[in-house]
Amino acid sequence: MNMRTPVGIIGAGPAGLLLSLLLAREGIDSTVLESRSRAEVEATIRAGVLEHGTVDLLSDMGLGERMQREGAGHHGIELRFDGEGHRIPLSELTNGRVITIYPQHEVLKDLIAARLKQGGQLLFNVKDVRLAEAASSQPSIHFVHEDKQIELQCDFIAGCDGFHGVSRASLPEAIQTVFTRFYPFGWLGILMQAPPSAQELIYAYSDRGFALVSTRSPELQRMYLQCDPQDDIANWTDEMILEELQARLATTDHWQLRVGPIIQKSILAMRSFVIEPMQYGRLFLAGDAAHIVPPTGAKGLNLAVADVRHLAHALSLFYKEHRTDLLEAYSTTCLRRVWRAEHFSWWMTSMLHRFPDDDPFQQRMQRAQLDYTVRSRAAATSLAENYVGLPFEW
Ligand code: RFL
Ligand code: PHB
Repeated sequence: MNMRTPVGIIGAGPAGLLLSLLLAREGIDSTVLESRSRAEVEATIRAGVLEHGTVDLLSDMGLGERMQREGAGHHGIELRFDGEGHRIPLSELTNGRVITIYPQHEVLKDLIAARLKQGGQLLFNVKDVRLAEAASSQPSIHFVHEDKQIELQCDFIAGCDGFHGVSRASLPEAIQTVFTRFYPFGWLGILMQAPPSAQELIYAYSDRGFALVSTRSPELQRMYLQCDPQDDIANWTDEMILEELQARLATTDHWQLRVGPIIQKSILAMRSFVIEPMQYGRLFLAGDAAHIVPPTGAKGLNLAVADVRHLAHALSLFYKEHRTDLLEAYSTTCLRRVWRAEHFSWWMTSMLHRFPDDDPFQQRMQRAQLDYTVRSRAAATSLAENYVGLPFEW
């Protein structure tokens, strides 16, 4: 069976869904193909921190109603080391900009509901997705849906299928350069039924490794511990996790972690990754399909948003004014912000984690950097402007 769509979008993560909505706003139709079920997509426990610009964009698009009600604006974060907390006043250092804690799966629910309400084509549970003729002016996507073999003919294909998707493989090896860094540690992430222990996020550096205290709602807290990336989560009892969190977060004035039942736990690996260029012919990669950052800077979802904002604008000028210049510049435009976020995420990660081969000199370097970051207004401002998010037109 044959189908046609102006823009074929592979993946219904934040990148793919938002792209379909941004295009719809410009009067451009699209079809989104997702390999998982709607329920699985809406249960993805991942990001929590939305940049100021991400929140503004979602709100401008009429997608912010629940986010404004249920999300929480944060005006600062804490860096904790040597048993002491130091507040970085994000808003004060960035002319009032804030971050918003609103979980990724809630964003996804809002985006899916909005797209379906528009009557948009959003197909879940698709199988065997394959791209064809990406370099030509008539690319297509072959896939199976409800046992039917379908060929979707497109003007353009957006590869928004995340790090493990199929789109990236359509870039010929001869034109691509891949940049990767693996970190010798992972994050053990938990969800805990407890009230918040602090009003703002805590990033803690300690001799036992990194710990992060984040939140999801007044009843549910999200926390992370640096761990061995090869470790099996079954090796970590709830008691061990609590003990380690308490030890890494301990302060000289006996700060207390508020605890409760742990209802979810998992270990994730940490890597940095970028593919250049982010486009080939009429195939455009966006979000995690093109780049991965370690979560320490809370940038991944926000970068995906910035990519599709550029892509939607470039496609809109193509359809309205036959302009190709923005499409041609897509990769270069996105990569400037991508590399800034790659650096910021690598820098936060390097400053806050214990590395297995650290020597005492290296540890002193980390302390010196932490000390400078919390004592110098210039250094704190640099952290703050990156954390709340640089302007989209960066
Ligand atoms: P996604 O979210 O991976 O979505 C890709 C979608 O494509 C589907 N798919 C396919 N569909 C069709 N055919 C195929 N062959 C397909 N292959 C895959 C997948 O099922 C999926 O639905 O990519 P996208 O849209 O680029 O979004 C990226 C973000 O999800 C990611 O960068 C963030 O979650 C990263 N991240 C954070 N980002 C932030 O901005 N702030 C944060 O606070 C933050 N915290 C985090 C994070 C990521 C984490 N993990 C688990 C990696 C915290 C964690 C723990
Ligand atoms: C989260 O709440 O999941 C979260 C917060 C900050 C990060 C990463 C993840 O840097």
